[in-house]
Amino acid sequence: MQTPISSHNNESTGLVLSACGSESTEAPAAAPPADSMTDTVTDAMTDTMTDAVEDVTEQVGAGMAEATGAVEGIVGEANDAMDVVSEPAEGQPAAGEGDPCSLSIEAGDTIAFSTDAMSVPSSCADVTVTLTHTGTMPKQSMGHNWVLLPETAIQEIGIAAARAGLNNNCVPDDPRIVASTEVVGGGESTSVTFSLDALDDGTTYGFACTFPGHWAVMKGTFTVSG
Ligand SMILES: [Cu+2]
Repeated sequence: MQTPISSHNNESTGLVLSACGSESTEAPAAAPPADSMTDTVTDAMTDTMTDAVEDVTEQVGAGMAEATGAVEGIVGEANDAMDVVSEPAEGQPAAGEGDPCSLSIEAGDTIAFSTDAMSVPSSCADVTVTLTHTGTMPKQSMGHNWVLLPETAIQEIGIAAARAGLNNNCVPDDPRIVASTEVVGGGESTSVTFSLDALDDGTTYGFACTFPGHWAVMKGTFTVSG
């Protein structure tokens, strides 16, 4: 038997709903200032990039072919640096930004999410998604939320959401919705925590912003790996 992903968990569903309706979430825990891991990554990246870029600069005069090769080298080195530093200890998720069960996504004053693909390991007991509105427009005109739902239901629920209204955070009453945040405006942040038990095995999930008219563009895939 696999992990009981297919079993419905009413407790977690209740938790989702209450989290959705709650006023504001605790602290904008979203982005604590650079921690040591970030520093390390940044240092590694900066060193690698700086050295390589200097190399490229010298080589450009010698010919585009060589320069191109060097650029590819930079990308390779930079990726290597990222891999080494960002890889969390196997099976032991680190706290904070390194926690694979805690995802962040951003949206600003345009109808767009910062990513169209989110993924978590199946080992996560709970998953927390934090949505940060990096723009300045109010939520009445450019609000965003984050809703987890079956990918095939995005259009239907997106349309129904327009009737749900801002008072309901643009989330219609639909049992297929696994989790949702409140609608936030510029400078605001919100998060939702849910259990992977609430996901059905065999269903392909996606996420979307259900603010009226946004779902057609602001959507992506949500996968559980492992
Ligand atoms: Cu939106």
